[in-house]
Amino acid sequence: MGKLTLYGIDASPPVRSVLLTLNALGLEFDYKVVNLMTGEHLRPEYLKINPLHTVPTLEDDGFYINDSNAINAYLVSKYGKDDSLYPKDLQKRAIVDQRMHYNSSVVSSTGRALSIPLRAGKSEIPRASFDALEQVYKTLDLFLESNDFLAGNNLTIADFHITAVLTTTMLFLDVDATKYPKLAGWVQRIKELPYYDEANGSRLSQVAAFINSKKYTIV
Ligand SMILES: N[C@@H](CCC(=O)N[C@@H](CS)C(=O)NCC(=O)O)C(=O)O
Repeated sequence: MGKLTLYGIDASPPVRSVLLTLNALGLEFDYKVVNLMTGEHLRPEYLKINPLHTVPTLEDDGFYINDSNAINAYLVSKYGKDDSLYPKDLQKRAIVDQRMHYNSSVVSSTGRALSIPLRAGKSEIPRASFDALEQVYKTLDLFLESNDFLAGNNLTIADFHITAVLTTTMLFLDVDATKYPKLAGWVQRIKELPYYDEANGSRLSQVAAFINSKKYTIV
């Protein structure tokens, strides 16, 4: 097996989605922190391995791959004992891919819209951003209507991507179990995974401290 190195920072949801996958697969890896706050991602050494200057980047024995979606699919395909986290069956995989694209295009940007004003030093967050988040929770609840996990009855990497984002958005707006019972049940199931705390839960403290330190109003 090649030597794996993950470049990232705990505050980043896509990085935590890769940490979930690495832990679920029981893989050993080095973790190199790329501090976005001090601009480490813009240094020439990092731009050489990721010209898009984003985290995460994975190195597998001299092979570099960027983007959490591509990384997680690669890790399961290469190192998974079976394909359950990213099924080879084309129809099952299509559902996983659809959830991942929904995460990239909608869930992630909805989450980002909440934190951007705070990172820009503002103390107001538009109500529309919270309304968009409610819509996301509603859609996810629908995905879970007759399944335990977001892409069917098995845990997949789609669950990891959405876990990483949702545990951040929940710092702004918790999942109300009376409105979204299926989603609340899923959050609970995810938190019970044996590696959840190591890969995601314990890594939220910095983000939580940042959000909780801001006295923002919804306008
Ligand atoms: N689609 C990418 C998104 C990666 C991304 O935007 N990461 C953010 C942190 S959450 C980042 O590195 N931002 C720094 C930059 O864009 O310069 C993925 O899933 O890896």
